[in-house]
Amino acid sequence: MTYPETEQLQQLIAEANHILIIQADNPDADSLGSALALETVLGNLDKKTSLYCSVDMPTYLRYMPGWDRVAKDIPSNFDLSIIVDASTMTLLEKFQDPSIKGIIASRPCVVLDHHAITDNPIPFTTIIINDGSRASAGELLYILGKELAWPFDTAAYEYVANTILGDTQGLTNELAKPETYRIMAELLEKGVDRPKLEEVRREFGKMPEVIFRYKAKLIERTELHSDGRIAYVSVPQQEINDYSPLYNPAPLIQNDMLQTSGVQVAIVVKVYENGRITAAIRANSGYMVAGALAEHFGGGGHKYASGFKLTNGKPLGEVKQECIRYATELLNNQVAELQSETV
Ligand SMILES: [Mn+2]
Repeated sequence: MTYPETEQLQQLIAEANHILIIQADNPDADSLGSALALETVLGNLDKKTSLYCSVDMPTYLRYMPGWDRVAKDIPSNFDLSIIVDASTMTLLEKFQDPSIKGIIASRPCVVLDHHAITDNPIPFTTIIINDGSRASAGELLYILGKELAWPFDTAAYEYVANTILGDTQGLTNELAKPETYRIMAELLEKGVDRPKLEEVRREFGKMPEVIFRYKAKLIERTELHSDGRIAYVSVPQQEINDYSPLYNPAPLIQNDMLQTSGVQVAIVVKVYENGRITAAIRANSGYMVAGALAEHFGGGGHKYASGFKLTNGKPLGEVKQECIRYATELLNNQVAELQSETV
């Protein structure tokens, strides 16, 4: 077995009748795909399953059939919970509520994740399998399933492929290891039709005209800081109300930011009326500062993709200034490190 906890995981699943699958507050293709793959496999094992996420599935993820089974409430009668693609309490805000925390903590709780760096870990887990060398939580699930002979079907394999394609941005970023390609090849052999997956996702990713025009506004408002290395834009509550339900502003604009010459880091901040601020951070290849920048604000993520949220009522001006200051520092440090390495 690749992981020492694998047999215990098998045991916990064998003993459970109703398994709650939990996604963190920032669902992405890996989060949803892992949850649905696990749901499929556990269903094939004749387990009852429930899917939980505290937030609505973003529209851009709804290309994965079954997204609408993810509910915002926690059933009372589950006997095992499995958290996928997250190992930090920071991204499980509802678990701060003592009654919800009590329900989850009173039964076995498993974490299946691939975020090597973990801040603010979940205090009540029974087992944690967190392998930072995996491209996606779905890839980890696939490995575990292979070793435990879980009954994957084509749908489950497709979900796993979607988790890998999501987190590796179509096998293009550093998360895609040789092993990832081998696993993708296995998935194709098992019947996954990659062109079909791409087509389905592209169709769902299409934007309404109003979003196309909104994108122009975001581009217009984007600020470039630190000699054009940092692209920054903020989205106020009114625009969150008007546009977020149709298309998430961050993915709408962030790729274009990163495709602008000289830009190394792209930051999209959402500002809510109640003082809450959330940030989505993406970095270009070679500028591995996204995770560290998010951690500075109590968030987390990967080298090239991360996020944080603040609920301490800090004014946007201060957050922005600190964000740009610290991003600049991280970028400068990285350049200095690279130079010293080559000496
Ligand atoms: Mn992931």
